[in-house]
Amino acid sequence: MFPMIRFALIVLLALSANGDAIEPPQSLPESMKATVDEQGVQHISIIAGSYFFRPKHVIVEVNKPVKLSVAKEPGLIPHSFVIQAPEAGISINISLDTEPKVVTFTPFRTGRFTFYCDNQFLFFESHREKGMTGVLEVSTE
Ligand SMILES: [Cu+2]
Repeated sequence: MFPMIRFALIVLLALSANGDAIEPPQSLPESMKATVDEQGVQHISIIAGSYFFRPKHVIVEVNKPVKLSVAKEPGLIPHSFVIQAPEAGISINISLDTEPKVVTFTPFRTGRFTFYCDNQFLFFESHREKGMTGVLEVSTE
């Protein structure tokens, strides 16, 4: 086999299968409620990895500002964080880096809103299908 083709195949396999798939860190809980600072701002941090979010269930209170920090674990595979719930005042679509990205919003409607990674490598399963999805729960005060 030509070296270039062999190289391409190895890269393809590494990226498509579970090349840098990592177990979700056990130290991070599956579910977490936002912490509130003196100013009344709710803080939540989420870590993205291949192929998970931790926590994957975050709970915030309605009508209070939220500062959401999302970072990805080191690795070749790019990840994003998407949540589209304009009916609740939440609309986020960012590509992730190992440096945390911070978004601020104030949810004005209660409910359970799905977030996910919208990346997909070629014709393989999307990251969302591989498990990169979670729920932002907006609860009453
Ligand atoms: Cu992803």
